[in-house]
Amino acid sequence: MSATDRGAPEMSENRSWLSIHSLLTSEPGRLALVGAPLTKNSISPGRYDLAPDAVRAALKRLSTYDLETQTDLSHVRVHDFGNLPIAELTTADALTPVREAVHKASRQSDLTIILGGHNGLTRPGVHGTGSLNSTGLLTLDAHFDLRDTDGGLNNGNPIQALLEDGVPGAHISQVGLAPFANTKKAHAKAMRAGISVRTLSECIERGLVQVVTDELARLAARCNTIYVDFDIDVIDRAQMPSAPGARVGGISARDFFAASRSIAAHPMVRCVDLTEFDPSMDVNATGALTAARWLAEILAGFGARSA
Ligand SMILES: [Mn+2]
Repeated sequence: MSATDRGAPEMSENRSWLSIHSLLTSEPGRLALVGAPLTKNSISPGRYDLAPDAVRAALKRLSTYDLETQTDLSHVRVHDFGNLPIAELTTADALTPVREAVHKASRQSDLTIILGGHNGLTRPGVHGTGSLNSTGLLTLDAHFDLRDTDGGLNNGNPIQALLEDGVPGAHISQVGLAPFANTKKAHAKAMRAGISVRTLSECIERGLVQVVTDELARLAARCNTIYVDFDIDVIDRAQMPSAPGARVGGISARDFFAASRSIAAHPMVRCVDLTEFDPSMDVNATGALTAARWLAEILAGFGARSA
């Protein structure tokens, strides 16, 4: 026997399965989704432009129900703005369309979710979220992304570009930085700028959720809004082979998911991005399912906000 709470006949699970994908809508609401297929100027060329649609497709494989926490997302709706026409644009030229789209989505919603695209997105995303001197930035990333900007903007220098734009270093927390994946010069830049630097080992020893909780509290005391960049290459390469920058010995997918939910529950987090997933490198849909689960965790975390 099967019936819904209202007593209406319920369709067999063999015929229909409510997925996260079915939550996407064209109606405005508290959650917004912006596809940002930025792919030009990547340090290692890839097909990041394929990622937004690959993630949407993988959402069809995720149920709206999390049995572990008895979280039911079936009543959540996400306003999907579709993909921005930026796949052919340089990282520099993508500033205006991404900034404006994020700004528009943020005016209508409490949380804007940007599906990248490579990490060059984070600069325009921060620009669209709030004022540069009062927006805190938390990154989960194996890398500083503090490369010099003299050769132009790419996915290796969005944080450097933001410092040059005027974001105070003390308003930036970088979590998950991996050994032998960053230069001494970048580390020195981060320390000089006053960025909070949290290494991969620290995240594993103290626990990623604890580290991001502490960093969110630090940013919340200094800023009035928070932007979070999830560079998916912070995950261990064996679990995330389709992030070109991922290294062996990285964060586990499980810890990444738990931290994502915790972050999305923070009331000051107004925008999150997911970057550096390259579907052309995917293995058995590992990356697509990981990115899709990230989105599910963001929705679950947002739903746990008390405000
Ligand atoms: Mn990065």
